[in-house]
Amino acid sequence: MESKDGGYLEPVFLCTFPPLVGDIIYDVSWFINDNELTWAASNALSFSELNSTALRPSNWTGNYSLNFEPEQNKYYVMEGVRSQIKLTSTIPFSCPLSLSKEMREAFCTYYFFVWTPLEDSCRNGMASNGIAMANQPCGVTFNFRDWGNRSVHINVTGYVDGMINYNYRTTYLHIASTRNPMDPLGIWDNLNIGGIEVKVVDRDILVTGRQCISSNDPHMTTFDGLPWENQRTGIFVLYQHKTLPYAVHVIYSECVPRRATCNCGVAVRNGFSYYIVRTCEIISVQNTKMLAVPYEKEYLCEAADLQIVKSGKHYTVTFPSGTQVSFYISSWNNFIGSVRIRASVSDIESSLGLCGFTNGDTSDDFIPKDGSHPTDPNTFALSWRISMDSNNSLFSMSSSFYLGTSWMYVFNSGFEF
Ligand SMILES: [Ca+2]
Ligand SMILES: [Ca+2]
Repeated sequence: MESKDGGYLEPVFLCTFPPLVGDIIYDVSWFINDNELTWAASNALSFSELNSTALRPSNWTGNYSLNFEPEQNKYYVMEGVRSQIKLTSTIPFSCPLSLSKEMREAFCTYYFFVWTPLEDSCRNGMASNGIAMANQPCGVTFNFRDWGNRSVHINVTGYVDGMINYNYRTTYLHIASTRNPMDPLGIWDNLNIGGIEVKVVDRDILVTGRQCISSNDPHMTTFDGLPWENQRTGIFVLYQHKTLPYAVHVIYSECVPRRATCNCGVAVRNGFSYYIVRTCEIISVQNTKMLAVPYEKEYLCEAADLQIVKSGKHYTVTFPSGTQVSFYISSWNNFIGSVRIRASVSDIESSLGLCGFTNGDTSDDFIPKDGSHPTDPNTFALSWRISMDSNNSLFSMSSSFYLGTSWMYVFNSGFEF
């Protein structure tokens, strides 16, 4: 309805009913939460005067606040799975009368912050406690017509904490505003609604024991537990995620001439962030040259892209999904003793590379690069080897991820394992 000064469309409450028979005069009283708003009452009116007795925002703003209706007061959100929380405004939003219909759609928008008491800030991805919000910035915007049967959504994801949680982890979502510029009536100012309960349901239990191993020389184990041998030389994709920009490359080079190769490089990548450790200088089938001192290189676009922990010669690198890479440098020969990757729930039916396709079934682990059906171990292993002149290696001299090395990639004899 038009505001009294004619400047705005404002939401009002109005008594509407068919006229009663007889010579009747009417009294109109208004209540909010059982409290009478005596100042908004009207007395001794004829039926035709009832239209002027609306309860207007000016009658209650400052004393009472509005609310949103979530579809439910309690939500269950799975770790690593995006869910939607639906919010509905039960009253219309206000807007200047002077705006055209199109301009009202474009400009009369209402923004509300969404926050949880445990978070100091809203973060993207899955790197926060409890739940992560995909809405960026962290909030919801209602457009002029988003009320009644039109709802808005908050997207939340259960954070994968890499632990099997026996209890649900509970978070409360709050919705707040300071003031909304398109609302001169102050209806939506200083809103603070708490208490949408979000319970995070564990899924880590689904990946218990799923660990991919590349242990010298290298004896391999896929995520699903299939053991196999890969005594080959070169740079290999040990792990790659189908949809997330995650990859782990490893270098294998001779450690027992013509008999065995060992890990001597690990590169972990999330998008444009990476962490690389390398201990061999020249990759070879019979004459590996080790670096006198192992080399590491770290570049993080965002601190949360990779969590890197070093303890002596042991290294742990964790992706935001909870997938964790660990390895150590052997004290006696400087090779990397083993590389282990612990799967997270995000890897289920989404892992590629030498770690295999993880779904709890070993029969389909050997999915080759550019293939969708399992193959023999030989074809599988070679498909995930990165060619020497490729730019795709995270160790490559020409790779934009790694520049300025004199490392070489040499097959001394042309002999290949
Ligand atoms: Ca968990
Ligand atoms: Ca499998």
